[in-house]
Amino acid sequence: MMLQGLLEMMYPQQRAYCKKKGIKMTYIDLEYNPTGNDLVCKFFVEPHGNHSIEDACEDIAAESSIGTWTDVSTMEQGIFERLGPHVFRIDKGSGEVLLAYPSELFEPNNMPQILSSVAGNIFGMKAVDNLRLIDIELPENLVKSFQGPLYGIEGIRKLLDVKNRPLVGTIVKPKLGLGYKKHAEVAYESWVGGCDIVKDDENLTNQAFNPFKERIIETLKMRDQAEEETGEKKIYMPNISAETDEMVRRAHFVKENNGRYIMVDIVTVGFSGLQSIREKNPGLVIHAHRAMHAAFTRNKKQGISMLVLAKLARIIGVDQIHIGTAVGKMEGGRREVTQIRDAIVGDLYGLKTTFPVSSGGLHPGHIPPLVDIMGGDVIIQAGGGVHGHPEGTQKGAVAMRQALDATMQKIPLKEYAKTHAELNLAIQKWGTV
Ligand code: CAP
Ligand code: MG
Repeated sequence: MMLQGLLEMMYPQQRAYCKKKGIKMTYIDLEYNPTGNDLVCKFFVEPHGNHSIEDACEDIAAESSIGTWTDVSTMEQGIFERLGPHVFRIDKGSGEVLLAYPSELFEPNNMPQILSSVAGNIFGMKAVDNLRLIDIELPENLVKSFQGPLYGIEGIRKLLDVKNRPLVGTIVKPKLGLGYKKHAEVAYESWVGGCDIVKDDENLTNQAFNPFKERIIETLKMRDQAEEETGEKKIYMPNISAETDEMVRRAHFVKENNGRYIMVDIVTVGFSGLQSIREKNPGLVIHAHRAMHAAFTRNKKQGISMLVLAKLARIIGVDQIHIGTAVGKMEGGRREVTQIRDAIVGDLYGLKTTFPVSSGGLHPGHIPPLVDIMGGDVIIQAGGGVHGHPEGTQKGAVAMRQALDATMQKIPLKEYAKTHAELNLAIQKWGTV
């Protein structure tokens, strides 16, 4: 490697000589410092067999940018100089590698193309036994080529007129099977019990037993009634996930019926579908469900991290996204969840923030540790933890709100439960954390 590395330090004419001699140009340049024009990726690399990590990095750099498995006569010096990425950090201990890609490699406002480069063929190469895209930083010119969130945390808080507490939501359960009238009734019970938000489940869309249009009309009617009775703004998040043109039609239908939100299963609709719905969004808040993410985020040695998915979803322009709970039923520990939270609320070239959503296996007993981990800017969603309450949906929503009130007043739940029967029943059933 030293020889090749040295060869690369020579002047262009020697480089041409190397090329004529078929000496492979190296992408490894440990002296390189990324510029503001670079897209930087952090990978975990586990080389195959007795492959060195350097060899694996050469293959990853080539296959994710301009090269292929061997030198080709059609490669031109200028292409390599202009578009060749730089492997500028190799940590042999952790297997973590940093690559800087010139932004000219990528098409602005085209997430499919960006991912087909840095998260495409490389995962299947025989040169690696495992490969994971751990983190990604897009340069300003690429970030700003996308729309970013329309509302962000600030816009959502203004819309709901809820200044500084976490938002509480539920998912209508059972996931599937209720007719649209019953669906709307369950939503109403949840809202009047104290939920700010009611959402469709990730696999409820426009099935015969619960047609989309009827559900929207009936549930928004119930929302308006709940708003009147409680004096609070209430949110319904209908799932519009479908073929792209159909999603746009459904978004407009929600808008025409005075809806304020839409929900999209961002992985199953794909990045192209998500870009389309963001670009053609008729002014609605976009809630990103991440169903299917664990197919590639869960194995910590292979695939793509949830951190990457959340960052890219914010850049495309979702207003809220599920990021895990650290305490509920789904995998994803405290460190991972807070790292993702920091990434989607942090500064990114003036882009609006994306509201972190914690959901999955939660009940009122989880609220104190969850708020302790996530802070005040979090949307807490419980499906079973509301509709599984011993006295039903409305009392379940009351218990969730009571647990939040206790947490915001820093009163231990068991103490608060002495004077709040609904919370007491929830704690008796599911306990505290
Ligand atoms: C939660 C949920 C959500 C999960 C998604 C479900 O229901 O509706 O889809 O939270 O997980 O279907 O499991 P429960 P994540 O409250 O009854 O668990 O947020 O990790 O993507
Ligand atoms: Mg669900």
